[in-house]
Amino acid sequence: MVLRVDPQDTIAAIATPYGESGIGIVRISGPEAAPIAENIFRPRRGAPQLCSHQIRYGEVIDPKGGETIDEVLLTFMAAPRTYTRQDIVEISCHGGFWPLKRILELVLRQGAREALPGEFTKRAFLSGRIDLTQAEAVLDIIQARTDEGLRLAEEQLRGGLTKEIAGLRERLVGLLVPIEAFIDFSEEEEDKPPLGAVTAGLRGALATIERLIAAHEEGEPYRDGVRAAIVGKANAGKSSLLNRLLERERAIVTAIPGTTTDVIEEALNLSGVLIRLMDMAGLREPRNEVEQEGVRLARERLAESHLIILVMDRSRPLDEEDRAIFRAVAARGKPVVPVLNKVDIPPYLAETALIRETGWSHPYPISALTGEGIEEMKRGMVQAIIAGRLKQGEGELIPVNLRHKLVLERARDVLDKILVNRQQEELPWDLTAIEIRRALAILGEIVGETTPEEVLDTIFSQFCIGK
Ligand SMILES: Nc1nc2c(ncn2[C@@H]2O[C@H](COP(=O)(O)OP(=O)(O)OP(=O)(O)O)[C@@H](O)[C@H]2O)c(=O)[nH]1
Ligand SMILES: [Mg+2]
Repeated sequence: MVLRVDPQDTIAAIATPYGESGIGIVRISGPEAAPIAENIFRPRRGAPQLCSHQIRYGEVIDPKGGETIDEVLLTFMAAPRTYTRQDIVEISCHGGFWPLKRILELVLRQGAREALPGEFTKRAFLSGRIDLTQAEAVLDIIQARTDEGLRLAEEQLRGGLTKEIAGLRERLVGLLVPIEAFIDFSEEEEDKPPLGAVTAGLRGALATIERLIAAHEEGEPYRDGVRAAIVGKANAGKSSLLNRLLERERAIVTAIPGTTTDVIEEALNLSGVLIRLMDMAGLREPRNEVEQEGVRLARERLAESHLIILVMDRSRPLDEEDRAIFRAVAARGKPVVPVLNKVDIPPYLAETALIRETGWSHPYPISALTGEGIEEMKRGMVQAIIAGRLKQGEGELIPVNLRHKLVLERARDVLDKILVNRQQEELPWDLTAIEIRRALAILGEIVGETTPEEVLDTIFSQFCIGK
């Protein structure tokens, strides 16, 4: 989607979702917004002129013929105190497809152009009202699926990452000052920039960049959901547990070990945290080619997961297969929720023996069959997620999305190279300055100062029309 269009056009779109609803909104932005609105709006009382930041009650009429289209509330907001920093008109009419479509048609016939996806937000960005990370946050808020994801997006809208990047760039500019003064005004040996301070400054900047890159990984579960792998021996009751957690029969359950071969992924919302549950093949020596693929996939998912739900069958003794799984799980170093399944039938596996072997102090006794113990186990999952987060880092999460991370990695590589070259041989000061400037320009892409047009197009084209 190419958005290289005149930002002075007056644009209009339906800003509410299609389908039946109580109200719907047609939004207009641009220099012609007010004249267009005045042409098609007849207030119930008072003068026809619109006053900024006031809501008027009246009707939308077709100026050709005078037909009344709908009863509406009309809001006019004069530039620059608006989302796009242009004049904006919002017409709230009855929801549903027809009133919205007819009002939009009228507005377009008066000379407005239909807005492209994200064009209102792009105007907010182009006018300098928000930076690119904030535009992306608007998109994230629209698409947020969990409370935590929404919180992260709101943090980004407040400019959390922008502040970090501004600090980083200030630091690099601070390093540039003595270097450029030396290049421009002096060739004297004693005026040389302090090498030690420059190196230390570069290291400091690199440490910040590494911290921001790590923040991307940390925020991932909150943006895209916590990947929880249900792991255990064949026949332990993994699929039964998946079904129990989802409260529906999603996966096939049979008494035959090796029933599940594919990975089954389903979303579950636990206390506002989106969990992506993955049921998979039991980890054991595969008996055939299908199972072999299943076990390979299961190991892959285990490696990618944020949380491991380890299902053990309490009605059977521990064996070598269990121990191999314990080792595989422990090797991952991820939060584990151990569960002892099948508590509705006589036990064989003693909890104390299990704790002795694994060190996992509180296995949750459950029955996937009857539902016993499931609520406690769910609370345990949320706790494990929160505890896992607290272990990773103190303080607030900084919202760093994939695009930001890739830009940060490029800036890191440039700074890394400067450090390496300075250590190996004398990197001339003028080249050092050029490279630091390059890193600064790369970092500018995050907030949108130096972002290539195609990247902007990709970002804004992900929006819905009317946003
Ligand atoms: N009594 C009892 N039986 C259970 C419980 N959970 C599962 N089962 C039984 O154990 C057998 C295996 O259950 P599944 O859920 O298919 O086990 P799985 O771990 O997914 O097995 P694979 O897909 O073969 O690896 C079935 O016969 C289930 O009915 C439970 O809590 N109590
Ligand atoms: Mg199964």
